[in-house]
Amino acid sequence: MATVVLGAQWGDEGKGKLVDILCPTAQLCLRAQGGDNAGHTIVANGVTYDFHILPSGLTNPKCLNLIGSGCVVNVPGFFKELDALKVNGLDTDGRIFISDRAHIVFDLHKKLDGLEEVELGAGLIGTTKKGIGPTYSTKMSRSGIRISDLKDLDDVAERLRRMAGNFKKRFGDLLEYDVEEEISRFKDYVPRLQPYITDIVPKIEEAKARKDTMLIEGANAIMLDIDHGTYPFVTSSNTGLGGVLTGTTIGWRSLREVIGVVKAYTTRVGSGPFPTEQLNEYGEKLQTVGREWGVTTGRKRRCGWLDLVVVKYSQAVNDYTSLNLTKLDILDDFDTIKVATEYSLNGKKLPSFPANIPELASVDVTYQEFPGWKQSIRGIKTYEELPENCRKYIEFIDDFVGVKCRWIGTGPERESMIER
Ligand code: 2SA
Ligand code: GDP
Ligand code: MG
Repeated sequence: MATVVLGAQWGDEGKGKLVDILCPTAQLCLRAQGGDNAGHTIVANGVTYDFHILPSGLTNPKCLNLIGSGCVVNVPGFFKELDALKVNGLDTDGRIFISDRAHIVFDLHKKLDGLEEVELGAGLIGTTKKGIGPTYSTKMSRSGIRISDLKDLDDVAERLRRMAGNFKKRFGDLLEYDVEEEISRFKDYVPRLQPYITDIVPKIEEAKARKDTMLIEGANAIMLDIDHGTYPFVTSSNTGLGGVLTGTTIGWRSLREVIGVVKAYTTRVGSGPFPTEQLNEYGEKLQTVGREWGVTTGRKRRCGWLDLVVVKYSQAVNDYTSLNLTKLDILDDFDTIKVATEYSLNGKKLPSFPANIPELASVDVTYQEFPGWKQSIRGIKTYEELPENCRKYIEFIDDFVGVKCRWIGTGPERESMIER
């Protein structure tokens, strides 16, 4: 059976930490979509790990990890991350495999990511410049190159030359890219990559036959979903439950739990409307106290109050069985905490989260105010020990979204999590 961990806002809710906590009970941990744009920080046994393309299940020495068919893989980045884990003493041998159906992110895609952002000018997406959008674009236009294609490097070279040639026609000299150099680097990577390549379909079938517990780690979050997010200010994959089914082959029958991870306030990296953003002392306080910096790019994350219109929409799309409320401790020192409960446009209440971006950028937000608890909740282990005002905040979220906050994060460490 499978437990799915998904981001319920704009990402960086703390999915990696929950995956790390759940993985001792799992035999298989999978990434279904995205690439090394994602960044998951885990603090375990006093060591801080940053995962990008690698699944966070690698922190459990007994857990097998798969990078699914819906992912896009930067090969040098994959090795770099593995090497960093080895330095931290994590033995990954025989525990990490990449689907042979996953697409490869070439340097070409990274260069294109930068050029496309420049082309957008003030309307830029604010991508991580990891080549994610261009790789999913070549995948969808059926000119992409998959891991399994590396069996014939001559063919890969020819196709990459054609791909580069086509983009040269579009960008001219702005595209500074040496296709031959990239091809020659891949000659070295291919033998190194062999032990990591697998067909995930039989691997997952075997896991199901053994009745293994599977854990799926979402990357990015529903508001960055290519179909359900704030398009075009999104990433280029399905970050919601749909992407879990298309990016792996776990099958709907295996779904047991879908946990939505909700930060106790909201953050967003990159451009796009953010109705509860606080461009004031509150936003700054959330950013500093919450240490809201991107794990992949080091960018400051934009910060604002918890937006329950977003979380309710997210629930409608992903149908969570429970929520993990994270970073509640960051609110310890606020006198008043606000929560968005409604959007209206031109004085008229909106029934749900709007699709139209100019409309989203113009909504008026209705907030509910809560008195802060003004004490540290770090290290509290049971729900009952939480201050009353803190419990009121949690229970309001439970009731508003209609799903229980079963897990409550009170600090970055593995131990700082209450299970209710
Ligand atoms: P991309 O690079 O094409 O996926 O960017 C498209 C949008 O998706 C956003 N995005 C993210 N948002 C939050 N966290 C992400 N991962 C890193 C982290 C971000 C970082 O964990 O901190 O380090 O900057 C992530 N990855 C993509 C991105 O900001 C664009 O809005
Ligand atoms: P992910 O992309 O959803 O896995 O989240 P990130 O790792 O990008 O960002 C979440 C950050 O918050 C990380 O630095 C975590 O260590 C940290 N974190 C997670 N849960 C908590 C929590 O409950 N309290 C605090 N203070 N930090 C947390
Ligand atoms: Mg992150």
